[in-house]
Amino acid sequence: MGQARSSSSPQVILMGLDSAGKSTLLARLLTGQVMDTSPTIGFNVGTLDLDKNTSLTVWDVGGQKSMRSSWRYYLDDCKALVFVVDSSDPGRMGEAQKALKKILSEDNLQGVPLMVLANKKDLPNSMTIREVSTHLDLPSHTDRLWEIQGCSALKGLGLQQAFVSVHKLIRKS
Ligand code: G3D
Repeated sequence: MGQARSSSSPQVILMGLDSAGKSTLLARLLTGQVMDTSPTIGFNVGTLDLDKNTSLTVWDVGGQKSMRSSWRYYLDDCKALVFVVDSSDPGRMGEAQKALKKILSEDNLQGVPLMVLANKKDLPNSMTIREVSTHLDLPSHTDRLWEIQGCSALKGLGLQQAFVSVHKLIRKS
């Protein structure tokens, strides 16, 4: 929390509504463990090594409404946006769609690639990738590279692959 931003690896920003699973995901990525999470009050950051030459600096900038106004400050160096959504919560898809649309309308995010992580795929009631994609209106984003992948932050499933894909999106953009 509160560490200086590293310039040596591309900055990736993790966003999403509260309870989407961002803290769990970051903790899992960085340590391979699940830590007890509490609603994010500061910004958690860590460097994820994909291989010996490739790393990403991943920022969890919080999801609570009170934090959303400070997202903008972190966007300047952002090379990719990772938007985490709770795929088991259809009741909040509309809210997630609006939050995503709002953040993507920021000037300094124009052309920045987007990875949507449909989290909580371990839950039996989770929506399919296609359903999540439709709810979030992803096909309308023709002005940037985007991708959607399923994952379970809790079980650690799909995370490494997702961030390898994020790195590929950054290279392509
Ligand atoms: P946030 O940082 O986006 O606000 P958290 O979200 O990481 O705090 O996660 C919110 C809740 O969802 C936590 O449960 C956490 O354990 C759970 N969660 C996160 N990822 C997954 C997942 O992949 N699968 C399942 N089943 N649960 C997940 P609690 O009970 O602590 O609120």
